[in-house]
This record gives sequence, structure tokens and C-alpha cells, in this order.
Amino acid sequence: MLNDTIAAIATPLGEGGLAVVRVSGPEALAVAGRCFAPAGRNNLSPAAAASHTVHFGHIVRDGQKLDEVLLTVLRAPRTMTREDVVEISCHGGLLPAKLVLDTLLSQGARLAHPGEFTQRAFLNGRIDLTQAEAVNDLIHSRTELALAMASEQLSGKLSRLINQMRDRLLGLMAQVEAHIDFPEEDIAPQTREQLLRELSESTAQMERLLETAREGRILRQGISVAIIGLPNAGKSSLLNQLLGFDRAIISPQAGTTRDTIEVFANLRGLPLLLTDTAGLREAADPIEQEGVRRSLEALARADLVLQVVDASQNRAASADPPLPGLKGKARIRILNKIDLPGAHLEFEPDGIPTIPVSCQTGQGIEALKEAIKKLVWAGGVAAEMLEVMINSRHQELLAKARQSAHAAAAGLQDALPLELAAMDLRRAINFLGEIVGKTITEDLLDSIFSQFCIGK
Ligand SMILES: Nc1nc2c(ncn2[C@@H]2O[C@H](COP(=O)(O)OP(=O)(O)O)[C@@H](O)[C@H]2O)c(=O)[nH]1
Ligand SMILES: [Mg+2]
Repeated sequence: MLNDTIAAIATPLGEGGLAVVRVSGPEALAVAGRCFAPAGRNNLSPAAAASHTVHFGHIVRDGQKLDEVLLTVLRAPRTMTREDVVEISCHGGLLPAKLVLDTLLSQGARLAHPGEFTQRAFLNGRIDLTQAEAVNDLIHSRTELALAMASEQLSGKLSRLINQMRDRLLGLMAQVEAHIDFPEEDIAPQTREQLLRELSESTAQMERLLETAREGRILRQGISVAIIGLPNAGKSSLLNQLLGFDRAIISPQAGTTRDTIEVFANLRGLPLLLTDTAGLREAADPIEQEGVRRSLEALARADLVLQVVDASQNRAASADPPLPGLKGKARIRILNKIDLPGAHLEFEPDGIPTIPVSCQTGQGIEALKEAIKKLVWAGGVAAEMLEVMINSRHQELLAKARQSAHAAAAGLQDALPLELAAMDLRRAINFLGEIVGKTITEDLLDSIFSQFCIGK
């Protein structure tokens, strides 16, 4: 599979100043050489050029110059894939890049599958699986915080942690197996104690890592936030305040927002998917009825609800809407329009964080952002969690590893045959190995790399 040469456009499809076409594999230099006519004084063919050098020339096909390009020669092993790589910078826009790619394909390269470059980097041992996944995270990160986390993972921080855990369990398993081999020497009580202590330290470490899953999911996927409330409470005004620009139409006329509006906002590194909704009321107008139905849907989907209350209205009107969907949802109550005379700020204390704001003057908005952050990062992980954050695949395997380690400990504790503990340890070791890709299956590779787009 790795002895063919692959090529793909590595930059996004669309118009731009430049596009890059990437070639990787044993024939990369030869294939590029058949498509490239060097120009200028230093006119070396790619195969004759030194590694990590850039060459000016043309892509030619059937004697015809297709595009003026810069061609970079990168020789194995100091390349992204550890294979010979050629990167061709051609003119941006769909057509030039496609012509260059077609020429390469006509001269012996094969079109790369999605993620195949990264997959080769993995298969050739340059990066492990968690690092390969980080490449995807890096490309898809939407806030600086998510980006910082992805680059930590790309640098191998998570891999090192997992490998340390795995090595530790390997050591424990070796000790247990030594006793199996010499059955006449029964395991000494101190040795058993020692093994159990080390095992419990290992599982505690797995627990800590498992706890980063929630934050990892938040940073990768964002959290969905529904802004709800009665008509005219100031929901659309709040959306605009949180965004920092005017996205939704604001009007004193009740029932202005009829459809739900979804936008992405970056709240100090926290990716939010905000949904502004139609005001919740008994509507006569069928369009508004549909809007209300969608509001309730958004409410049901939300991880967090921002409930906007008009504090200048009398208390009865601003009381909590009797919505079944609100039950058990993380919620912040926002008392809006505190700039108006007669706005009352007090609310029955009921454990729901309540923030007074004015979406007109911006007063209280910073406090609201703080409250959102606090609620989402419950436990205040911020700085520490940047170290590592596992994804759902890691989470699943880590939970299995922890379970096996627990089983091993229980077996040792109850003085069951040592073979059983050794088997459980072996299982835990394999689960950890699967996280970094030490034990892999074809299916696993497919499921990970198919999430990539072509050219990566
Ligand atoms: N004085 C004052 N008016 C506000 C405030 N927030 C919103 N409004 C006004 O309230 C009306 C309804 O606002 P809008 O955001 O459209 O409410 P929605 O129906 O809940 O989306 C508009 O006239 C806004 O200008 C506020 O904090 N203070
Ligand atoms: Mg509105």
C-alpha cells in the first residue's frame, strides 16, 4: 500500500493567490520530474536537486506550459510522511491546481484518499495516532484555546502520558508473570501490597485523564446555547452583545424574530453555538407559531440556556416560563434593561445564577460572560486542562483500560490465580496501546482517517 506515490491538492478548493499540490511516495521526485521544466540559472530536475530546496519553473504537459510554479523538493526521511515529498505552489483557483494535479496523475501518481498523507506519517512512525488526530483538531479548531490544546497533542503530550501509563502496567505485569513462572514461591504479602498500591496509582491517573473528556468535547465541538424568553425581553439584543456586532434584527415590535438564528461566537476561547429564538408566547400567526415550535426545539438541544427576562416589566410578566424543557438544564437568568427607571433587580433566590445587564448600554455583559465561562468550565480547569484533553475515542478506551486495571486489582486482592490478574493487565495494556496506535486494526484506521479531507 505504501509503495505507490500519491498526490492531492493540499489547499482549500476555491480562489486564492496560491494553491499547493502535494506529492508523496517513492516515485515523487520522478513523477514531478516528468511534469516539470526548470527555468532560470539553477535548472536542476527534482531528482537531481538537494533536499529542502525550492525550484522555479513550469508544469508542462505534452510540451505545453500549464502554469508557472515553485517546486519544493523534500527528501525522505525529513518530511511530513517520511517519504520523498514534492510540494508544488501554483496559481490559486480551482483550474490551475487541478491541471497540475491531473498532470501528476497522468505521470504515475495516484489521487490520495482523505487523510492519506497523515496516515502515511503515522504508518511510517513519524507520529502516533493521537498526534494524527491532533492534525485534524488543529485544522478544525475555532478558538485559540482549542488550537493550543491541539498543538499540545500534536507535540505528543498525550502520547507520552499514555505511554507512561502503559509502561507502568507492563512493569506490573512482568512482576505478576514472574510469580506465575515460579509457582512454588508464593507471592509475598509485601509484594502483593506493593503491586496493589502501584495499580491504584495507575487507575487514579486514568481517572484524572478521563476527567478531561468533557472539556475536550467542549473545545472540539463547542457548546450549544439557546437564548430564550418572552417577546421583547431583549434576546436578539443579547445575541448581538455577545457577538460584538449586530447580527439579529432588534425591534420594539414583539414577535420580530420568527425564525431561529444560529451563529458561532468565541467567548474567551470557549466556542459557543448561539441560537436566538422567537419569543415564547401563544401566537396567532402561523409563522410565529412555527417560530415558537423551533424555539422549543432549540431549547431541547441546548447545553446551556440563557433565559432573558425584561426587568422593567412587572414581576408577574417576567416570571419563569413554565417550560418542561427547562428542567435540569444548565441555565443563567438574565435580568435585562436595568438601565430603565423602575427596573427591579431582586429575584427569589432559587440557585439559578442571575445576572443583571443592559443590552442597550452593555452594562453587566462582562459579568455575564464570566458567569457563562464559570458554569461551563465547572471546577475551573482552564490552565491545567490545556495540557491534554482526550476525545471520545480515547475516553472509551481509557475507561476500558481502567476497568481492566480494576479487575486485576480485585483479583490480586482476593488472591485469585495470578494468571487472571496477568490477563486483566494485558487487556488494560492493549486498550492503552490502542489509544496511541500500538495495536490497530484496519477499521480503526479507516474510521479515523476518513474524517480528514483530501490533501491532508
Ligand atoms: N432600554 C433598554 N432597551 C432594551 C434593552 N435590550 C433590548 N431593548 C429594547 O427592547 C426591544 C426588544 O429587543 P429585542 O432584542 O428585539 O427583543 P427580543 O424580542 O427578545 O429579541 C427593542 O426595542 C430593544 O431596543 C436594554 O437593555 N435596555
Ligand atoms: Mg428577537
